[in-house]
Amino acid sequence: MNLERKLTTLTKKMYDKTIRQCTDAEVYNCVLQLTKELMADKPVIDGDKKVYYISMEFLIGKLLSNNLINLGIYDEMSAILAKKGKTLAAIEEAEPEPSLGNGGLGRLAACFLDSIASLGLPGDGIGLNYHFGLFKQVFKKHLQNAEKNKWIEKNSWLTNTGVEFEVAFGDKKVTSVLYDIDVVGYGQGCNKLHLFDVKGLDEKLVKKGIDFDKTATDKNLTLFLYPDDSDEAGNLLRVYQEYFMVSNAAQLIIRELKQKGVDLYEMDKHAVIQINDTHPTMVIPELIRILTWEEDFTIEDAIQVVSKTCAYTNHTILAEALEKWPLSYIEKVVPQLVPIIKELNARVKKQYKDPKVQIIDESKRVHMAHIDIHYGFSVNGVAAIHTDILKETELNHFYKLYPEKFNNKTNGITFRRWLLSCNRELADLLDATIGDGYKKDAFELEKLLTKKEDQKVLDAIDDIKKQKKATLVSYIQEKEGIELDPNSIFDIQVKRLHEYKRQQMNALYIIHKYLEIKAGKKPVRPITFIFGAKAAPAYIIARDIIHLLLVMSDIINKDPEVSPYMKLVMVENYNVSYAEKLIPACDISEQISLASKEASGTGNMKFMLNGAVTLGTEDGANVEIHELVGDENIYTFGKDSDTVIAHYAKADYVSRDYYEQSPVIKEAVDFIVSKQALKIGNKENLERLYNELLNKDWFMTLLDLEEYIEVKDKCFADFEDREKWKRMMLVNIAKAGFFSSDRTIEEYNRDIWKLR
Ligand code: 26Q
Repeated sequence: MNLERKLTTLTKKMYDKTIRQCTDAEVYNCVLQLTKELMADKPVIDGDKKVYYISMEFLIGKLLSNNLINLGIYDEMSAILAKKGKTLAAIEEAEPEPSLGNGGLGRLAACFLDSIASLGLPGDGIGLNYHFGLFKQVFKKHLQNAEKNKWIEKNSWLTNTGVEFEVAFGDKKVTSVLYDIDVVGYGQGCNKLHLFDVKGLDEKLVKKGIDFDKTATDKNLTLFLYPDDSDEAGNLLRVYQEYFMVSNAAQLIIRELKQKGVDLYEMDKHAVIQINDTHPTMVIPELIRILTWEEDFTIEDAIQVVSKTCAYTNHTILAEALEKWPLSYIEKVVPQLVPIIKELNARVKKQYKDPKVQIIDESKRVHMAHIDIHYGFSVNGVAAIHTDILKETELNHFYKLYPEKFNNKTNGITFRRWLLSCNRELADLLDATIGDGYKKDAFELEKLLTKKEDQKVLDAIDDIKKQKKATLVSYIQEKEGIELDPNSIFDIQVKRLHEYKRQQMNALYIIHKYLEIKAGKKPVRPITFIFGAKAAPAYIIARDIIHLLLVMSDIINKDPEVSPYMKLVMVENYNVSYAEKLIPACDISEQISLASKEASGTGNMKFMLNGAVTLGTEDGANVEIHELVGDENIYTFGKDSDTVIAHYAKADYVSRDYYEQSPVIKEAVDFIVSKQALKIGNKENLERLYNELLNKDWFMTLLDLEEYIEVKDKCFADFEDREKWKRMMLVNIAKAGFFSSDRTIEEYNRDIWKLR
């Protein structure tokens, strides 16, 4: 049966209507059902060895377009719907967005699943089925409020497998239920994303906003994703969640190995477990526990085989984000792991005297990363500079013990979602200009370099940017009620709100620009500053920064003297779907973290691929972008990571000195607590932020501010050399091939997984 008849049959069966008679939501449900059936017909990607990617987060975003693309039926489906007076874009609006991740780490896991399947490699994701995911962000009175985001509907991508496991905690036993989401590769078969849920979950526990009884662990385990590492409350619950995930993962993996008839002593030849940051670390002691307690392994044999199976990826060098759980937490949540962890620690102690590499420290805290490094066979960072810093500084003690374990895997993004799906227009232009080989081999994008002097191609790239900006203008008008000028420069910073990412530095630039315009110095072309960011609800200063941005937005957009020249929008509830609309419309990509702090970044790659020019520090993958595009196609500024690390080591950064030495900095910082700002904003929030910047500024905002202003102004001025700018766009697109997650996954497979 052809696709159209299948869909017609479904709308008839499900709603007793024709496609045309159905609402968009009804059509969505039918297309969802049909797509699920088509995916179920695809072969399971098979092989002798399989990777299990365990992660607390899989920020998959909406799946419809991506699945249609990977099934190769996107155009056909679009055409069928168009014939019936529908558009795929409108149908997609009916799809709820699962928010099963915080940000970079979760989105990376989702891109990786897409690439693993698209390369035809056997590999499944294992995580949790949070019913409300990450909170939904709502702005009220210039402040962020958090609400629950219910995404699971009667019809969804989830399939209840009927598989159940028992998970024993110190104080209770729970039963898990396994839901699967099919992951179809581009022109390939399917892998799976396994999401575990707790039986007996009680959604009614959630009262106001996202508040709920944190102690009712048998009923709340999979309600929410823990909102980042800065939330102080609910740590114990986080440990419950982590053990719940890894206990299920271990049971699932062992079950699959047994079904394949694998001798568990040979586990490492048939399975490899990638531990996504330290959050799934307990899978190591858990597997050792199962092998010794239930499979009669000696502890020695169990440790040996588990260590050969597990590999660890580090995503951060922020000390506060490295998990160190009090042993008492583990005693309460999973007492059965305590003797194993103690044994692992005893072995380390026996071999190495250095207290820095012990698993349990003097304050009886368990360093999760240390378990991974001693008892895993691979440790990787996520960008070249990040891995270098791990080796030379943060994990230097371990690097000296195990140099052979350390390797770099620079992050990547899936081009199916971040080009083919979100920017069809650009993909079509590329098809026509360089052929469609880049879809299978992203490095072929470099062919575009031969068109660097081709006016037609340059103009076409620029026209697509204009078109995407116009589309975004309408969307923002509708969603945020703010009118933007499509001819202005779109300068965008979207990412989680964190001091190290320095949204506050961008805010200070904006204040500076505002004051310049007030003083009569007008930019040649209007500028639109766009932000999107969620702050962890317990991260006070992050929420204060959002407050400042919302206050500034009000001040600027309502000022008739200023608003013709600049606008500021902070979009509400920034998520994957919003990113898909913002990124193709961006001129300048803000990647301004304090050097050494952003492990990689992946938004930077998405922007580059869509023809934005980076304004950034020499941090994370920006360094590699810089190397690829060359000095003339990027704007960099700021102190380098060595300088920053030296400041921390000597503790000699004094933000107040910078404030006092520079009238420009002083003027911008003072504005935060000016009469004008306080008229609209809250004294408490603004004063706290002001004091933080002056007295602490742990992430050195003022260190780079002057140079940031200078380089940013140069960047805006260069935008007026339209021909030069078009060439910069072209070079950025052409050089983005390296950042395909297909390349990243090939490297993981070549160096770590060795699947075939
Ligand atoms: C830790 C303990 C307790 C509760 C929560 C957490 C927690 C949760 C989320 C710790 C860290 C995260 C998320 C980290 C993250 O997203 N890191 C980003 O990973 C990206 C993919 O490698 C990089 O590109 C980013 O640079 C990095 O910040």
